[in-house]
Amino acid sequence: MGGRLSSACVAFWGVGVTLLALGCEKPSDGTSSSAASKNTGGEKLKLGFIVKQPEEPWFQLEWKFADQAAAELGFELIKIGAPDGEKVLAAIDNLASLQAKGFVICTPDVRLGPGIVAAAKRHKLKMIAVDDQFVGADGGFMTDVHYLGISAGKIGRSVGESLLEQMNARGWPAEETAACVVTYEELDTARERTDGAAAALTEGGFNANRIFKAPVRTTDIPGAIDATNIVLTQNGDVKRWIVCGMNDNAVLGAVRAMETRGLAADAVIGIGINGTDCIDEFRKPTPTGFYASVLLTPRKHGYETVKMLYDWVIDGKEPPLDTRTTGIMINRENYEQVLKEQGITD
Ligand code: FCA
Repeated sequence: MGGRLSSACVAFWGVGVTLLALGCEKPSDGTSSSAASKNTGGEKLKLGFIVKQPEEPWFQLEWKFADQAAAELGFELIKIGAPDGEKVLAAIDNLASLQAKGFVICTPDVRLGPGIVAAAKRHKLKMIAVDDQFVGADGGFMTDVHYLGISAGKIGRSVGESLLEQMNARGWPAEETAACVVTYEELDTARERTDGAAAALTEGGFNANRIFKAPVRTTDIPGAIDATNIVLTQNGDVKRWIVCGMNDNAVLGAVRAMETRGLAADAVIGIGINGTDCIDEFRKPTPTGFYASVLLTPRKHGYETVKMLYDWVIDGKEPPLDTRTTGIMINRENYEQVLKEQGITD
């Protein structure tokens, strides 16, 4: 897993968001409400939000929107970064000792699912998985665990279709072009995205023999740089690349690796997913090979998930078991407007 925090108790500030790591409690700005006190014996309700990679802008935005829900609904949100299994279990124990009533989690490893469910049950905590769906001992999705995630295959397909469109619009010859697919197949939502993109490429006529996978060991920019360098070394004759991956960081890493070999915006078309981790890239005065991204809906993943949890704890209203979200393609031309419309920037 990419995000590593050196200590279990780290204060982290980014995009105006405060990370409350293990044991480092700080009240949110939310005001107390009678609703939030209804099922908590008069105490202000506490809910947790655990994420695997707190340094990633995507997760900072989920937290930012979850904070908005806390302020509006009047509960206290406890945000915890947990990049490995040990920290996840410590986080759940910590939430229980703080008398929280539930938590939303993007787990660092989907195979921790059964252990997380057991810990939540032991402490009588309600739980919603976000982004990364738990996998059970049999290798199948734990469909009895409430989950909100993206329509990964469809979003991946839209990336593949847009890559082909852009390649054709630029008149790039098929024999000079190859596709670099930055993969992380251990994670289902990641594999479904990159499989979707590759399927759209081949169905659109792209030669399957010219699609090269770059499997990452860590899901951060350095991990994608390392993986892409191997593909580039093995395919030194390729003049132009189209690039996709599980998220913005995967594609950003590939674009950086290509730049160091002199492959810039005229030779690279990269399309990411998240739309939140590429904002600085779009703000650069000169276009790079990172052409576009599918902007997901961090408000739904942050605000809606904790709101569902809140309604469940306070009113016993069980959320749907499986909720899927979509995205909007953004690029240098439209990102400012779309981000504003989505409430992501002011
Ligand atoms: C996964 C990825 C994140 C984001 C999220 C929706 O958790 O790691 O970057 O794409 O799915």
